[in-house]
Amino acid sequence: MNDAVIAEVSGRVGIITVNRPDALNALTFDVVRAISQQFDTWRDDQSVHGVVITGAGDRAFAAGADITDLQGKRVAEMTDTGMQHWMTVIRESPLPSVAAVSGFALGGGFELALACDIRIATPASKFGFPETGLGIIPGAGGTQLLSRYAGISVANYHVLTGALMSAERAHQLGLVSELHDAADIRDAAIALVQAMSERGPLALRLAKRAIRSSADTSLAAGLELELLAQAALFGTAERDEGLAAFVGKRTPNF
Ligand code: CO8
Repeated sequence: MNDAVIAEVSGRVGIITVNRPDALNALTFDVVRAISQQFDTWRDDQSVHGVVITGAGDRAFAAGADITDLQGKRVAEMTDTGMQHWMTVIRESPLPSVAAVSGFALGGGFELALACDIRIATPASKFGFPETGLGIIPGAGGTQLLSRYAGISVANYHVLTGALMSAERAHQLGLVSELHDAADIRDAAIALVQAMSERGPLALRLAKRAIRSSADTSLAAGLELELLAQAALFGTAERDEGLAAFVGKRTPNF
């Protein structure tokens, strides 16, 4: 962890803040590596049940990969870059994650938000992929995730033109789940993770895996995975507690 990434815990919620406001929270490779390592650290920490990622200040969640960092890299480094891997660690973490976006989420910043399970944003936020204007492409999952989450036409439009997407449009497309004022966005993200953390932890993990598999399996294979995940949950104390709490008209204690 370095000063550019702040990790805190509030209740059961881990909060990661990209802390480079003077550079609109541009993401160096070290920053993304540190975020992914923090997810790994918290993965085994029983006290943290989910993660919020946000950016310092209200001008940017993150305005992309740090372009000065990219200037020093050529084919060899980019062939072996860990960027996609670190984003995948975040996306595939058993911990549910919420990106709280206030301001620009561009390039690698949009990709970081897409690596989270849920995105919430302020109405003034802007999303986009400016990379083709720099002679490069989104390279940390952007071409693959935007087309899967919002459709190939949407990905073509934003990647090939660099056009910014308003928060309202992102909300319409389902990329953003909730809109909140800047003053409330951090608390709203914490509340979402806190609410998830009160649900069955194994159910959350298996639901994440089942939903994720829908992006690259056949319907039959995905349904099979869902069936087996559900059957596995029926052998758990968590399921016993969840169903008993409903019948007993009380709050479950997972
Ligand atoms: N990298 C480095 N510095 C940045 C970045 C960035 N991405 N974005 C902003 N900054 C810096 C600016 O240089 C400026 O610094 P300084 O004050 O020292 O001059 C400061 O932040 C404030 O920025 P601006 O003065 O430009 O603020 P504006 O409000 O005028 O403009 C914009 C805001 C429109 C967001 C503008 O800053 C901008 O266009 N930024 C670049 C956006 C961009 O192109 N992002 C994509 C980067 S490439 C990328 O993300 C590739 C990801 C894939 C990599 C995966 C590898 C495997």
